Amino acid sequence: MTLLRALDQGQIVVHYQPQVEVLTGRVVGVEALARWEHPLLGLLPPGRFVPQAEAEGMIGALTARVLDAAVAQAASWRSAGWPVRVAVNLSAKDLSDETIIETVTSTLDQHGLPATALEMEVTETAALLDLERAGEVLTRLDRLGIDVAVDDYGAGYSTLAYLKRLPVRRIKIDRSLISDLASEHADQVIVRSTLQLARDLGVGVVAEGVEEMVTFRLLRDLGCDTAQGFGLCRPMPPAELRPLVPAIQERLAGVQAA
Ligand code: G
Ligand code: MN
Repeated sequence: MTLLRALDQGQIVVHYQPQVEVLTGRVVGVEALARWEHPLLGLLPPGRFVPQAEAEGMIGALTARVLDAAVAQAASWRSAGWPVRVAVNLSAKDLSDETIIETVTSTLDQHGLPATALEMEVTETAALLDLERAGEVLTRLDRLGIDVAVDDYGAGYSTLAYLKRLPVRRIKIDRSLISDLASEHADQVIVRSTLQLARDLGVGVVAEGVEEMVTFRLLRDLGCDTAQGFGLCRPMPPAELRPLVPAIQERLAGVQAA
C-alpha cells in the first residue's frame, strides 16, 4: 500500500500529545503526531512511514495533511474555549521547499487560527543540513508569528551556536537525555547546563520522553518550563484527549517537588 493511497483513503490520522507547564500542571500545548491506520499492520508511528514518504517525494503532501488536520483541530478547540497551542513537525525536505510558507498561511486563513497558536518543530539535523535555506524558511515562519522549536535537541552533534542564527523560540530536549534522568548523573549534568544556556539565550525548553513522575519532579527542581511524555499523557485521538485534560491538569498540579 503506498502512502498516496493511504492519504486518499483517509488512513493517515493525527493524534495529539499534551505539553505540560511543569510549575502549574497546565496543558499549554499539544504536539500533532501523524499515525497510519494501516488496514493490515495496525497503527503505525511516523518512523515507519516518514522515510518512505521522503523517498517517494510524498513528504510535502503528508506535511500538508497533518498541518491541515492540526490547524483545524486547534481552531475547533479554541472556539470551544480551549486556546491550546499546536505543534506540527516539519521534515528536512519541507525546509528546502519554499511553498511551505504558502501552505502554512493558507491553512491558517482557511481555519481562522492565529499564527501565534501554531508552532513548527524541526530537528537540528534538518536545520543544519542547509542552514542558509532553513534559516530563510524559519525566519519567514517567525515573522508570521509562528513559534519555531528545535526537536530532538541533544540527540546529535548539538551546538547551541546555531541557535543564534535561527529564530528559535523553544528547544525540545531529546528523550535519550530525559528517560533515565533520575538515575543518570551525567544526564542531569547535561540537562542542567542546557537549561542554563537556554535561559541565557532566552529560549524556552520542553523536556521530551518524561515517562515517570520522579522525572517530572526533578524537572520541576531544575527549573524546566515544559514537559511531554508517556508518564504525563500518551498521544491520543483528539476526541479522546479533550475530556481527559482537566484530570491530567489536576493530577500534575498536585505533584510536589522531588
Ligand atoms: O521526533 P519526535 O520527538 O517528534 O517524536 C515524537 C514521538 O515520540 C511520537 O511518535 C511519540 O509517540 C513518541 N513519544 C512521546 N512521548 C514518549 C515517551 O515518553 N517515551 C517514548 N519512548 N516515546 C515517546
Ligand atoms: Mn516532535
